[in-house]
Amino acid sequence: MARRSLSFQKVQAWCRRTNGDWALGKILSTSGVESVISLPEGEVLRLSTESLLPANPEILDGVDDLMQLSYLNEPSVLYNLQDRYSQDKIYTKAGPVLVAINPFKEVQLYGNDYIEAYRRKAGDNPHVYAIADTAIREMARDEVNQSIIISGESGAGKTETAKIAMQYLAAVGGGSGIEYEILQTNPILEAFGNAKTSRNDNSSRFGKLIEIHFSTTGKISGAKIQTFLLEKSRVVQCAIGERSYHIFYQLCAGASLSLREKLNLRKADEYKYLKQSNCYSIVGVDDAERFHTVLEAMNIVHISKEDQDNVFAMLAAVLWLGNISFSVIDNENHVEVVADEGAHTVAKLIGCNIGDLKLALSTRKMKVGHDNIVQKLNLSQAIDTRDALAKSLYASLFEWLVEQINKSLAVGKRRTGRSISILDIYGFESFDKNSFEQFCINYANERLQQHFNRHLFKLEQDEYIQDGIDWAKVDFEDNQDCLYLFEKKPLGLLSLLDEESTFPNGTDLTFANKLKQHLNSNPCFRGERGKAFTVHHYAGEVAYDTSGFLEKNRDLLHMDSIQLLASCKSHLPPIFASKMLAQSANVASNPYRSSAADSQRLSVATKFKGQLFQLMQRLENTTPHFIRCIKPNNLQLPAIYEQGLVLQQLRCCGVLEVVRISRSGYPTRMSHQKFARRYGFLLLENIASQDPLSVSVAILQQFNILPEMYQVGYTKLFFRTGQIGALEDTRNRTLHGILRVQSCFRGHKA
Ligand code: AD9
Ligand code: MG
Repeated sequence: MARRSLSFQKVQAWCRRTNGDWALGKILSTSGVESVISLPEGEVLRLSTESLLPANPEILDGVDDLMQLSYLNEPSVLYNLQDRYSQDKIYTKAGPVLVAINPFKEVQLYGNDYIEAYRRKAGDNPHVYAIADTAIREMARDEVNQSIIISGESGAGKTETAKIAMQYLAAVGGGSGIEYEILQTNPILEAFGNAKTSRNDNSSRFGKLIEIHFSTTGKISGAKIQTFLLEKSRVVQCAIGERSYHIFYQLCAGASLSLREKLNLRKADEYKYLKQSNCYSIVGVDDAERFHTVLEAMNIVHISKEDQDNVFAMLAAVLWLGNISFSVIDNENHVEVVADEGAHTVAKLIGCNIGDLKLALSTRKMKVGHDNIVQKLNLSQAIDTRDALAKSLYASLFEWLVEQINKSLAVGKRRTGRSISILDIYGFESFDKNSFEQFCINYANERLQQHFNRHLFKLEQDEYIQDGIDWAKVDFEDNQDCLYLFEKKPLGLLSLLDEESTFPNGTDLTFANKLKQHLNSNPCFRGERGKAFTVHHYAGEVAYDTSGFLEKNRDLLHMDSIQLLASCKSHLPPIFASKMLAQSANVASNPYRSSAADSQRLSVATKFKGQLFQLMQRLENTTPHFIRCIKPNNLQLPAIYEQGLVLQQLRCCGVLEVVRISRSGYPTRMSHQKFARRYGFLLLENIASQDPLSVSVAILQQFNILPEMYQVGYTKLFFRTGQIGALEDTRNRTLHGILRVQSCFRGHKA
């Protein structure tokens, strides 16, 4: 198609610069195989005619729906988005999908005036508000729950977009006051669940689904938040230049003098857990001020002052745990806890006896055969035990907070079952070093991508094919192979990981070797040297390093630590302990457990997979609205649009294919019967057969609907965009005429 349309009259065309970027050039001459092109800066290039792509007429510059482009090639789409982006028009439709390009600055597109405009349908530019508005209307009209599914790479703008959607729902469905509480959950969850990474200063380290419920009158009646897999390793370890969770720095910077004293709080750089990455602040962010925003938000969602203090005590305990050190006491490297300020403060904050704390961190009760023994820990075991305690304290605290928030937002008794869910899950990640966390995050993104594919490609095309219409399939990147690689039993990544995690002698290296042994024939998998392997994800290749995989997947907190928490006098640790015990019910009865008993608990990966399946099931029962966030540069700066980076994201999320399928598809469809009933009376001539199909075909002929504008399926007629409109007009006019004539007659009789 590209070559055919490049006639001599067409003077503009897309050509590739030497750096790979596309530029719009003028064709000076063409000799069939070779063309001479001048670029805007005056440069003249000789290129093969075949490599040129047709440009759209200027009148189509910056259209707000990519569907309207005459030529849907990559440079045209890139240019269109860039043109809009440069005017702060960050939203563009791609058929049914909203594309949002991160402005990395404040844009004047939000707030009450805009909300009001979209509510009155006066806002006609693509917008998150428009998507939220459609969701509200379709929820009421179809009585079907809705979902707004936001995806994109890390830093692309998902969390901001989710908040903008919530803002609209709150404004339109507000009134009871609960909407304000719902909005205030954001600063709390971001403080506890977001952190600065190398990709994003406010990166979500957990996935979130918020289900906002509505009453029959369309008012918000409550909400429920579900979170997915918090990255807890960050609490004890993070890369240079990154930070741990915001709340730690906020607490250190913003706590009042009395709180500071109560928690024996120091500056952030005095805590080893925060010190190791050598990064304490974020440009443009005042942690102390944010701390007060979080306090305010906690008040609004009814977390009592007392509970707030309990929360801060746990945070301080985690920080002080990191400062606990050990001294080696014999030549087998066995250790004991140094009873310094760190240990004493932890004991005080969690409310336990210092002796119990020292024992829990330096010994382990074991069952060997029929005997119960107490084993001393060596240095690295003790450090692992301490870090595991810190991680699970933090993760339990996060879980508990979400529970409190949910209690406060609880959907009232007048539950209608109508809801709009907003999904903001961590974006696809590929760092220099990728570990278990990226493995899980990217797996989640594969699942989500499949949901997107299913809705926008597969279900649509399946309907055409089922009804037997002539349809050239649009190819899309199916990610089924990659999902198989993860999920296949017993020889998939997740199963093999679980298997290796239960072997007492399993190590990260034996795990990596097993993968290579069983999966090397899978096209999405490649074994690498040593402990590494590569997965070919829909969004690109990612090399994973298996170091720490088994330990993170097992996620063991030893019974000694759980018992320590259970024995604590302060409020939260015993609550956390009973939760942990419930999750590992099998091992609760005996403090001296064997290592076999450990494996009875679900592994992290299996639990996560279960959560994702549940999520997908929930989403399947909703009408989805998709928003694709795009990151225009890796510098987190405004006004920089890197073509290559944008293109890669457009490609991997299938935006072009979505437009193609929507445009070449048949969005309007009606059964033969319905069509014949609806328009049959417009027929000017009687036809011999009265079967619905014959009547339908006669109508199509009478109205001169061109054959390429419709398709006749086994049960339905399929129309391209806009075709039914003309028929409806005639029908309305005719009905109107009939009514007028009838009323005229009635008038005569009277
Ligand atoms: V991650 O997968 O959680 O690491 P997100 O959630 O996709 O990522 P986020 O929403 O946090 O990205 O956006 C990153 C930053 O981009 C924000 O902190 C803002 O500074 C900036 N951003 C994103 N969207 C907008 C917007 N609509 N207006 C202004 C924005 N700034
Ligand atoms: Mg986010």
